Order: sequence, then structure tokens, then C-alpha cells
Amino acid sequence: MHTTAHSHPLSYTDWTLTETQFDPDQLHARETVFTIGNGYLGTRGSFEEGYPRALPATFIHGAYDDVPIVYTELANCPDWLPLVVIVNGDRFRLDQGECLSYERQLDLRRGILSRSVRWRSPSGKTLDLHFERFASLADEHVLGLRCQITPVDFSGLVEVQASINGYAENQGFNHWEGLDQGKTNRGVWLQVRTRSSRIELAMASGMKISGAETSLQVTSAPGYPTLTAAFWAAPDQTVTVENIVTVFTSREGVTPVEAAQAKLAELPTYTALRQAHEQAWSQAWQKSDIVIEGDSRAQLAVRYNLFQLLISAPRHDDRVSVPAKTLSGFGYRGHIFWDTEIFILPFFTFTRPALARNLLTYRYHTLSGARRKASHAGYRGAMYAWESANTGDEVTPRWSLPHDPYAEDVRIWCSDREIHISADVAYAAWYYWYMTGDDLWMRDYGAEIILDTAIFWGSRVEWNTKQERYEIRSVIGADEYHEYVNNNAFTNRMVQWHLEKAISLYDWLDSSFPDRFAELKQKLKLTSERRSRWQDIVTNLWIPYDPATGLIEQFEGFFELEDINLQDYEPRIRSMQAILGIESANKRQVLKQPDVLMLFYLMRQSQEFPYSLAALQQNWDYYAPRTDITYGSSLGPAIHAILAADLGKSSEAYKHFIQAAMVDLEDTRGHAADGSHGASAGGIWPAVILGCGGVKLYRKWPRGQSTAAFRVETLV
Ligand code: IFM
Repeated sequence: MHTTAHSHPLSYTDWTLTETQFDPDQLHARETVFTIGNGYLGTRGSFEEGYPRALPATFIHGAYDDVPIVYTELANCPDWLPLVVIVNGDRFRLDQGECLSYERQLDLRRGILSRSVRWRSPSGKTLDLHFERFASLADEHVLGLRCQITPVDFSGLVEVQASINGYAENQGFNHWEGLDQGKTNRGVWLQVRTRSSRIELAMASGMKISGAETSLQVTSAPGYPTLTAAFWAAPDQTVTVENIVTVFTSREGVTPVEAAQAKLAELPTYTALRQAHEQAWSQAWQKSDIVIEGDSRAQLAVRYNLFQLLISAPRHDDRVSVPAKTLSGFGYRGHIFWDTEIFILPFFTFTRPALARNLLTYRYHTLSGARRKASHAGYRGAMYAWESANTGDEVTPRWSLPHDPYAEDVRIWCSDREIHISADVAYAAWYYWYMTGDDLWMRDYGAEIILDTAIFWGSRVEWNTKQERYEIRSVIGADEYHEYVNNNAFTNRMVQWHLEKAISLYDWLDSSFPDRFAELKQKLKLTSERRSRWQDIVTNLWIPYDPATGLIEQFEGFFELEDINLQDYEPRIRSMQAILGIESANKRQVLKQPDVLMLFYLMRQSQEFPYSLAALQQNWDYYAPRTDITYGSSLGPAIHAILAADLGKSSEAYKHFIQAAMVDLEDTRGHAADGSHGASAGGIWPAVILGCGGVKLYRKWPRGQSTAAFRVETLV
């Protein structure tokens, strides 16, 4: 059973979320909720002073290291948060002494996390502490941390220690070996390296104290550079501790230890840095904000989800992408799924196309991994990994090992069978191009992605001689409750769509950029025979569909499976797969997440087959009641919100929109501790703008003219 956050709900204004009571049962979920970041790194909202069982983490894009079973994971980087305050010998911690008042707040407009605590020490000294931190959006290598300390009822000695903790762990495993550490006239620094991938990282930290007479001491331990100051404090006199941290890795093509120290040496004051950071956020919101009037909860929730996307998307790096749990938790080990291209990308394509381009270009740089995967499986072209990391090689674990020593290991089939990812990436590349008119990106990057994955499909489809049709067998569709199916309608139609677009792209490249076309023809072995085969597959690929009713069968044989009435299982707090078991769910007409309806969502943009309102209605009536929308995948509710809005079911649309929007804020699925649900956050923008807002977007320029302009039509 999961603990939900409902016992101590957060309170919301249009721009802030506030926690007014600390509940240790929600420790990990709230560490996720209060994550800050800047597109380079993410830092969970753990307390500066620590707490038993806390899971502090800082993840930097691309800083992966090897690990058994899941191959590679984002390494939890050295922790820049530790700030210890000692009052007359008592160390400030919320599990000791008495917490007289408490408030933690995330200000989304300014990108600042703060916390105010009135605390009475075990020996009876009361003091106010006000913490504040930010990961600069103006300079992604800069982090700021401030603590203001005000004695309430005593005069006495206060000691402050600010450290970099080089012993950060991923569930007991420390990825870093210490290389060196030291001090400069600005502070201290640490240099470490990942054990297998040998990525070097350096952090430098400088502390400044105002409001009291003191001097800084270096009191480092190995792997734990520390700056300490002791001062005399008196009632109502506030002492301010400002700690600025810089961070670099060898991925940025620099010597990190030199870069971190040089950056620290040149930085202005904490206040100036915070001002630049707030200015950068103000600009970011100008491009991306959505204003909702009359519904503060929805307003905050929308901004919160957009904030999650904005803090996760790389600004200056196109070799990394947003992991399923963003940079906010250990879940899925920092691996990248279709979540990014299909759910997260639209927000960026429409509001920050340069960031969308970074995310898509990651798929270009990982083509070699996708080619290795295809060739290893006996296919041609590029077959994207279901879970991807730095190289694009498959990193989905094959087995899930239960905690219970007597339970069976569970085989995970996604890397072998959830092959729709290759069409999803092509779809995202195509729509980025379609919406932005960025022909040069398509020429240099997108075309190779779409064409080489099309080549993969050419080798993956099978000809059924008896039925005289192409088929795609042994797959997992979008709905992961059915793990071995033939002719999944979602996969087959996405492949058909992909090949249709590959053919037009082939022709466009030939006529618009003949040199690049010639280059790709040679590199990918593109021939007119190959183009003809794609056309043949487009014409003859089977999609289980009954034109008389408009009903699509999720896969061959789905309608023959035992039917199920989900109402019979209410009330419940577990997924249908957890209740029925994997095998049993496999044999029933119950879906983890939209599958046929996912296809409707993806084809609605261009109103292509099978999208029509009548067909949507027909398929909605069949599939929506059979979908485990509340406890299946968190990817489902935003999609149901959009489709329900299309069908004029506004209260249902709102219900699903809220389900998606609150998944982390209210921890409605009990998984927020693992990191924020990136795809669900991504689905919020289309759910509000395209779904509830009824906005339709058409490209209005002729292809070949790169003018980013949309014709916007509002349907409601
Ligand atoms: O990509 C999703 C998948 O669709 C459902 N299971 C979780 C994955 C990561 O979010």
C-alpha cells in the first residue's frame, strides 16, 4: 500500500507550492516534488542538514556509469547541499529538538526553493532558519545556497559547516572514485571520476558570511571538502551564510577541476547571481507560460508540470535527452524512453523549438547504437532501444529481480518486442519539421533518422503468403499488459505512417538537397527498389480494422480474450496487473494504457486514418472502459483528457487532466518518490492547449520555406 500525500496536502497559489508541515512518511516523495534544476542538472529537494533515510541526489545529464543488470545508470553526483548548523553544541536536524514552525516553498516563477523553520534545540535554544537554493538558469554551472540564522531567545556560539559530499550513492553503490581535493582563496574543491565510464567531475564551493564577525576555516575530510565558520549570535540579529558552488564534467570538453575553480573565482555576489537566474526564468516563462483563470489548483498544477519540463531539457547539449523520471529520482535509472519524443516534445516544439531540436538530435547521435541493435537482432537499418542512455545501445534490463527471495524473477520483454519506439522517434522528427519548417535540421539530422529506421521496418515486416499481406508479429504495443501479440494495430499503423513519410522524405530530399540525398543514398544503401518495397508495405500492411463498425482490434485475437468489467474490482488502489497477475492480465481485455486510443491521439494532428470523430467515439466507447487509467501507466490520463475533450466530454477531460497534473504533487500513484513522471508532465501541455483549449495547428507555409508560423484555430 502506498502512502499518499493527502494527509498533509500542499497549498497552492498561482506560482507557489507550499508545504506547511513536515511529514517523515512523505520524505522521499517530497524530495522529488521539490526538485530544482536548470537543464544541466537536477537536485532533489532533500534537506541541507540531512535527515535519516533521506535520498539526496544530483543528476547531471549524460553522467552515466556502468552497473550490473541495468547496464548503465545516471550516477548520483557529489552532493552540494550539506550545510550543518550547530548551536551551542546541538546540531540542527528535524529529527532532533522541536520543530516549532515549518514552511517549505517552491516558487516556480523564480525557480527558487526555500524553507523557513523555527527550531528549539534539545538544550532549549530557539532559532529561526531560512534556507534558499537555486540551480542557475542563467549559468548552468552555478548553484546557490543561502541560510539565514536568527537566534530567538539566546546569545551564543553558532557554527556552520558547508561541504561537498563525494560519497553520494545510487542505492548503496558509489560510482565515484576520488581523484583529488583542495582549497583556494575562494574556498574548496573536489575532483572525482566515475569508475567505469571515466567521466571526470569537479565541484568548487565558496562561502561568505555576513552579519557576524568570523573567519572561514577549511576542515575537510577525504572526499568531503568542508568550509567551517563559527560566530557569536544574538537575539534578532540575522547572520547570512551564502554558499556558491560551481560544477563541470569532462563531457563539456574542459578540464573540470580548472573550469570549476576558474568559474568560482570570476563569479559576482550571490544576490547578483540570483538576480540573473530570476531574469532567465522570467524570460523562460514569457515563452512557455499558460495562464488559467479561476482555478488556482489547475493553474499551479499546469505551471508545476511545465516547470518540470523546463528544468529537465538540456539547453546546450544535443547528445543527451530527458529520462522518464527526468533528473529528479532514481526510477528507471535515468534511461530514456518514447516518453520524451511522444509526450514531452510537443511542449518544446511549440514553445522552445531549439530545445526540441536538442532532444531530437540526441536520437541522431545515438543512431549507431540503434544500428548495432538492429544488426544484433538480424535486421537492417536502425532499431532504437526501448531504453536508451549515452550510446543508444539497448539498456532495458532483461530481468526484474523481486525483493522477496522466494518470488520468481520476471522477464522483461520490452527490449525484444516493444519496437514501436522506432516509429515514435520518426513521428517526433517529422512533426518537429512539420511544425517548425526547419528544413536544415531535417536535411542534416532528421532524414537519416527517418530513413534508416524505415530500412529497419523493411526488414522487420513479414509477408503472410496465405493471407497475402504484410504483418508484424511478436510485439508489445503501447499497452504493456499484453506482452506477446501479433499485428498490434498501433504498431502496424505507426509503421505504415512512418513508411509513407519516409517515401515523401526520400522524394523531397532528392529534389531539394540532391547532394545530401546522394550522400545518404550511398551511406544507407537507399535505392529505388527499397522505395518501392516501402510503398508495397504501405499498401499491404495489415491493420486489424472493421470498416463496417470503425472498430479497430488492438491486436489479432484481442476480441476473443476474456472480457472484464473494471467496475467489479472497485474500490482498489493497485493496478489490474498487480491484482490479476501478469499471465492473467495478458489473457484479458484489460489495458495498462491507451493503445488504439493512443493511435487516435497521434493521428488526430493531421486527421489521418483512423482519426475521425465518429471512429474515435466508437473506439473510445470500447477501449476507455477497459483501460486501467488510474493505476495502469501514468502516460494514460493526459491522452484520455485530450480525446475526451475532442468528444465533448468536458468533465471527463477535466478529471483525466487533473489525474495527470497531480500525479506528483499529490502522489496519486504512490511512486513520486522514484522521481517525477516526465511523460505525464509532458502530456499536460497538449491536454490543455490542444485538448481542453481545442486549439488546432496547421503549418501554413509551403515546404522549403523556413518560417515558423502556425495557423491557429480554436475549435471551442
Ligand atoms: O514508457 C513508459 C511505458 O509506456 C509504460 N511504462 C513506463 C515507461 C516509462 O515511463
